[in-house]
Amino acid sequence: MHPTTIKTYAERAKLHPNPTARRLLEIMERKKSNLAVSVDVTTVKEVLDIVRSVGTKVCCVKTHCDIIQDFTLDFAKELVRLSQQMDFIIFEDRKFADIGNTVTLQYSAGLHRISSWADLTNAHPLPGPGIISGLSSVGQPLGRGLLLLAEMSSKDNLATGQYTTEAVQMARQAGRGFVVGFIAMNRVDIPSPVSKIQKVNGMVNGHGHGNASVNGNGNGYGGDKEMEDYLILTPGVQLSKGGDTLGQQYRTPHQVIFDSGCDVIIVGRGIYAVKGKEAEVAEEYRKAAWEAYERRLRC
Ligand code: 5FU
Repeated sequence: MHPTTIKTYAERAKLHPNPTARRLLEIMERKKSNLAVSVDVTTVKEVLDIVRSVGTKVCCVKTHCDIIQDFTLDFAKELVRLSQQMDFIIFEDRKFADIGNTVTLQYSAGLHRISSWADLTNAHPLPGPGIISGLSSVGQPLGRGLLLLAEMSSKDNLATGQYTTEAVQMARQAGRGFVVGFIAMNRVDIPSPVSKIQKVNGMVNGHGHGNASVNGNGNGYGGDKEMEDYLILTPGVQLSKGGDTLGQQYRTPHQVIFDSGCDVIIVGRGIYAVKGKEAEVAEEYRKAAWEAYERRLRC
């Protein structure tokens, strides 16, 4: 059992150093929802209609702002207003993937000014740690959070094995202030053997050699207060297993939350494509994912 999966979301919220992660965990507990809706539609009206109908069921609304043809900052303002009224966080699934200087500009400027309205965003670790430094220079002073893409849900993707391991290492080296978790299909943040040994020997917080998780960033398993806590948000979820014609692969809420120990399911077409019944279906996903979480806690 992973150390994080035996704690409640409320317990984790109390200890988390990042304001966005803390707020997300508090909302999850308050609303009994570990469901994020992915609103992949192309007009402001459609996005807002879906958010208004499912906003009370979810802990997080995920956007792709570059597919919204009539995007404006007024729309973003309205989304922020709804996020406060309906109690969810906003996650812009931007998947930054460039050098630090460029992502700094992509995050803060342009038409979308993502950092001004999105609580959470994400990045590929592919370019190296400069991508985190660039994004954190903008986002951390605002209390935002970042997820690294450690794994993907699509068939035959390349984010596996050593790449995934190094994504987790990169997060640990960045410290706890800004990188709050991963897009992943599994609990990728398993404690490394070295940090376990060091915990047994009482060697934590800067006394280790060559292990990024105990490098003095407060990321080692050196007691409850210091324990690292990454959020795992997982796309590729529908009520039954399957896929689409373009390589997407679906697992069920139970598989993702109970079997794999992830924290939040991300559901797009499973909710917004069921026209007129979005709220009803969102409630089914919320219940399924929450029951899987409660069962996991009882194990
Ligand atoms: F990083 C990822 C990933 O590995 N798989 C994904 O599906 C992100 N996604 C996003 O989740 C994708 O861009 C969609 O916005 C959403 C899944 O939508 P679906 O309609 O539930 O398949």
